[in-house]
Amino acid sequence: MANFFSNLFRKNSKLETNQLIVKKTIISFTFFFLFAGAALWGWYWLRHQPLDGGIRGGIPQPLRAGLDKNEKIFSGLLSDKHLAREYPRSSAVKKARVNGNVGMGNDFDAATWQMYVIRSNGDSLKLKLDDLKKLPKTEVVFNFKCIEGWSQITWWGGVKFSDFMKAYGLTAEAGKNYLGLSTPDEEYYVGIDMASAMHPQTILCYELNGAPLPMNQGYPLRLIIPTKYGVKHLKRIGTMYFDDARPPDYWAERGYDYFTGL
Ligand SMILES: Nc1nc2c(c(=O)[nH]1)N[C@H]1C(S)=C(S)[C@@H](COP(=O)(O)O)O[C@H]1N2
Ligand SMILES: [Mo]
Repeated sequence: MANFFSNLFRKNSKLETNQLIVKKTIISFTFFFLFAGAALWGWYWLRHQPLDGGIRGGIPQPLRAGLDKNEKIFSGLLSDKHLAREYPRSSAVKKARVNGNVGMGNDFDAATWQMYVIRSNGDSLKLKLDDLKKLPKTEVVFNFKCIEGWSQITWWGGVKFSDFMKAYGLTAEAGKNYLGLSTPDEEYYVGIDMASAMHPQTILCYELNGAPLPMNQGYPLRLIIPTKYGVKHLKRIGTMYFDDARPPDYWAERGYDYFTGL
């Protein structure tokens, strides 16, 4: 037996063929069990890590950390210089598809609508559509993409979000990490990283195809943010607020990526 193990440490050239086979076999099995053991231990460890508290129980935190890291990398790629492709108005569909009606209930009174803008110092602005229409108008024609797999070229008009922020002196607010939006009934809500909100193609939108927004597409005011998927284009803005922490996000809570950048 002692001989058996000491052969393991003897040079190959000093061993007979059958001793060499035994030595190599032992080494192979040892490595196999070490790796298999490490893999099983790693799996067991991962399964016993705390979850991230997602809506269906969540995923282990180490995996979430990996996802967050990916997101950091990709959100870093987005900048003012990255513009969504624009098209001539003539390319836009005449009848834009309607999709998603969370927070779009019938008990909404458009006549008394106001947008609440919650400022960092606690007080809030209450704005009417006419207030926003006084600001410079801008238009964007782009390929609107839904995560469900459809897309269409659509033409929208409104005020650039960044122009709005400037016009109302919302400088401290623009310095926060996130913009939060929700419908008047708070049923639908999104969070947008500030860089994307301030992007030159992001607009507070009140027109589709040169006419007022149809009710089911967000009248009086919606978000249009061409650098993101449809989920973030919240229809019927009720409240706007600003935060360094991530605002709650309807579809992120249901498993979609928070950033949903294009
Ligand atoms: N209030 C509200 N806004 C919403 C949704 C919704 O369900 N409720 N759905 C989103 C999704 S998934 C898409 S694709 C777009 C669709 O906008 P459209 O109806 O103008 O095509 O709106 C987004 N904004
Ligand atoms: Mo969507």
